[in-house]
Amino acid sequence: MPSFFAAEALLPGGWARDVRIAVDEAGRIASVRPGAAPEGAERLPGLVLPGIPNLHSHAFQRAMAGGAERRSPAGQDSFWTWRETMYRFVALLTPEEVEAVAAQLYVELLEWGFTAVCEFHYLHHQPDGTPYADPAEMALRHLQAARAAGIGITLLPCLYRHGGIFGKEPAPGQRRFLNDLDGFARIVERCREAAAGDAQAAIGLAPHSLRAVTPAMLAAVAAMDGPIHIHAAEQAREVEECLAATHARPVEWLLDNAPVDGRWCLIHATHMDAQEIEDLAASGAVAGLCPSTEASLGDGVFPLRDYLAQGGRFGVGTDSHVGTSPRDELRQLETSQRLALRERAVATSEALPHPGRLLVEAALAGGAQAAGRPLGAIAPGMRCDLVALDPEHPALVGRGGDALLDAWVFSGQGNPVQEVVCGGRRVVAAGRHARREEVAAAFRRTMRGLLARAGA
Ligand code: NGQ
Ligand code: ZN
Repeated sequence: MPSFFAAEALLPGGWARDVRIAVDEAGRIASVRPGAAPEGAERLPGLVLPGIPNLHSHAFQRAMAGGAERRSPAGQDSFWTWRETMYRFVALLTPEEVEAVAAQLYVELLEWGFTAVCEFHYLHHQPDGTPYADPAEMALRHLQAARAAGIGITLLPCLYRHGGIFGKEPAPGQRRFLNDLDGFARIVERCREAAAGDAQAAIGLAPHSLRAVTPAMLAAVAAMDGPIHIHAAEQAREVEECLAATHARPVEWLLDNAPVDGRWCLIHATHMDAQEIEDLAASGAVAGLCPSTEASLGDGVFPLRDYLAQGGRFGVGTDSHVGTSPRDELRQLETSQRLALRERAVATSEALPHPGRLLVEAALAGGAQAAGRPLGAIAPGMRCDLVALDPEHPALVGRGGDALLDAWVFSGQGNPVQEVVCGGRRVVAAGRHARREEVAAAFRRTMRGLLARAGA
């Protein structure tokens, strides 16, 4: 493996100059030396950050992005009407199509600076609900797509059994998602076999939500190994239904009834009261925030200021992929706070007065924790995942360090990500993924076919 050289890099202790990063055969960082000479190393231009983990993806939804915006005949569009559209779309997808869509998504994520993805995967079965010959067929398509793109992946097979809290019968549109615990365990086992020995892949667990599993199922999943991701408290209606069924709010219920700790990632956690904010922060779990999707679906605004004041951990994901950039997720996260609170520079502290810096560091730490893989820092033992921002880009020119991060997060529409290294391999050079054209050609064919079949 090559060594890399960065004129300016964000290390765990802060900014450093002339940093030489050696990589071992497995794609891990072997050593990091500031104040070193560049000879013999591959130079990364500009300012180098650790690659950012994306902690929440439903890859197939990339094919729906922008395609579910029409007012329905009855009006009153919401998350729930979007979900009906999504269920109709889900019925169309073949394994080949899912793989082509996922590959396109993963190439895009890399080009924007995400170097790892947590794939929350529930589209398991054939359209009528029958498992494929290999019950993990669909899951393994995502692993294939990640390998083709060269992105790291935490594959999170999802347990989905019910259609509402607790134990409601599922709807026909949910057939492709459904498993009992045994079926789920078989898929997890197949995924573990397929990922064994692959330093770029890990397997975790995704009980979908309190709407999809019973407390007993949740306890069974919690007894298994790996990071645990669960959707919680995204919609106000979900909070009301949970209160009616359990006399507790979703985050409150989880904190009281499940062993929520640093292994857990609560996706969205949008609707929390003051006690839940305090308790979630104290639990050590990560809040998995997906600002562009949460805005798109009309979920609500995450209480970031209060959560940060309690020391809460978070990372970002792109979920339905209406956005595919860490920059856009972090920008939307902060600007939504500004709109709601009528303040500025919300995601800051006395120690970290630049929101760009605080947001990037939080996304690195929280994302790495949620991914359950050694990444998120330029330090020995971590995956060698690096993102170089072009210092000559008009949005960044003349700035360095924290000021450059602010400029990246809060200004411009273009993409200043110039080079991306993932697992020690350079996958994006001069802003372009090595396989961009080939992957995009398959994606275009797939989209045309899908949209024709959807009658769109
Ligand atoms: C999902 N997406 O699983 O894809 C969900 C919708 C649900 C978001 N929550 C389905 N953004 O939560 O029931
Ligand atoms: Zn989700």
